[in-house]
Amino acid sequence: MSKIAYVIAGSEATGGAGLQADLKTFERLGVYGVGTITCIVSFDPKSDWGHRFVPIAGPVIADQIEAATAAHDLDVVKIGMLGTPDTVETVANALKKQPWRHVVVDPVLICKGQEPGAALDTDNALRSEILPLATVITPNLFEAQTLSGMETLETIDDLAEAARRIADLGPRYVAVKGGTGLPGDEAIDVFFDGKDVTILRAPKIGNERVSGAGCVFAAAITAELAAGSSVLDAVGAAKDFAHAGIVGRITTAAPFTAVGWQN
Ligand code: PXL
Repeated sequence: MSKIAYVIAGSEATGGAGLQADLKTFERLGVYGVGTITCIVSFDPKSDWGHRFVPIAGPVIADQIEAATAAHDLDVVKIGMLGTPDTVETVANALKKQPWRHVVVDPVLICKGQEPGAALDTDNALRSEILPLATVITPNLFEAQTLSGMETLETIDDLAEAARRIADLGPRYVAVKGGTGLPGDEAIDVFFDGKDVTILRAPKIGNERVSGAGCVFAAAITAELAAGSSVLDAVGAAKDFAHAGIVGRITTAAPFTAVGWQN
């Protein structure tokens, strides 16, 4: 039987992030990918590549999840961008209909096209409805700050403390991504398994953030878990995979590079 990984996330029309990046990651890691779309993000080249954001209607998301879960025996799912409180509720209700071995949450908190008030409601809904269902969560520095309520995250100890606080919100395993945000020449992630903290390191590749790197990291964890890895092994392999995707990043006409593999 082939290994199957499932993702519930937004479409990002340039192909660098979101569902497109997730499914490419699954494919490259040798698992069969199944995807459900929650929203459509189309950057606007006429307006400084700002986010245009269109949510998919709740019943249409529920239909997709019904089709995917009825067709396949799914037990590992990644949750990417949800985008509205209504979508959060739809996805949370659907997830509760069956047991999951792992729910990997990439807590994509804000999208520039969203009106700030709505973004705050979405953050609160994610925190109260999705985090209790998560087994693994992969916040970046900004998301870790928001979810932990800590004002500054500047050191490895700060990241570890944020990871502990986020674990109190539900997820058993927390990987806080330091990315380019911590000083020094290493991209440092802090992994907390409810008891021990493990520090993961890789050389930084420049100081620019690369679009889709976070999506690919969480998707690679999901693929590795679907293939049977332990969570710590999955996170380590995902860091190597995301690193390779950043090394192979592609330039586009947009003012950011996107994770990619030049082969
Ligand atoms: O990289 C975060 C992200 C996730 N999902 C979608 C996005 C983005 C960033 O643009 O558009 C759909």
